[in-house]
Amino acid sequence: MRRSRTIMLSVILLAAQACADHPDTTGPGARTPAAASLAAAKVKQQPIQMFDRCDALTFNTLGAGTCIRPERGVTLPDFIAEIQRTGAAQAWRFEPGEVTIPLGTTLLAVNRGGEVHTFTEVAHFGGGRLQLLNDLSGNPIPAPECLALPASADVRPGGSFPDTPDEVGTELYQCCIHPWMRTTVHIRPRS
Ligand SMILES: [Cu+2]
Repeated sequence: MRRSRTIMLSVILLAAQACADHPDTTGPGARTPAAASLAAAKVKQQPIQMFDRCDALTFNTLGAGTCIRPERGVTLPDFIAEIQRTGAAQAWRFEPGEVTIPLGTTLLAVNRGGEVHTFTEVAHFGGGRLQLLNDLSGNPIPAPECLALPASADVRPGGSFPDTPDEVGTELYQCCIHPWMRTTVHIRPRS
């Protein structure tokens, strides 16, 4: 048991390292021009907060810069254990998890955590791009949208990502790294 857990952790470390090596083009303030133009156009916004509670001391053993939260948080072993036990690490979440907006509203996902997240529209919820987190969380089949996602869609801590639904109905958004981070958006006609 102890041995298999050690092996699994090593594989996760490698997977996350590969992820950390991805070049990111977003960062704190990277979306500011978009946010500014949205504000100028007085477009209605619905914020979606992306939270995590990564513990830099332990998460950065995966690669420097994996977690940039200054406070201590959920340690890597506790994070893995919670996902194994419940299918999710509950401090890693989108808020709200469900929302209704009028058509024409821009969703603005804001990364309030210390790790990279994505806010990705999918046809069906599924796994993300780290197969080990997919398997641990019970989402073994990656959502195709996550596999096709460019690194430029990564939202770094302090960054944000806008998306404006273009029709009435229901749209699903998830994180392509932590696939249990999800928001269901109901779009109603303009009032
Ligand atoms: Cu995430």
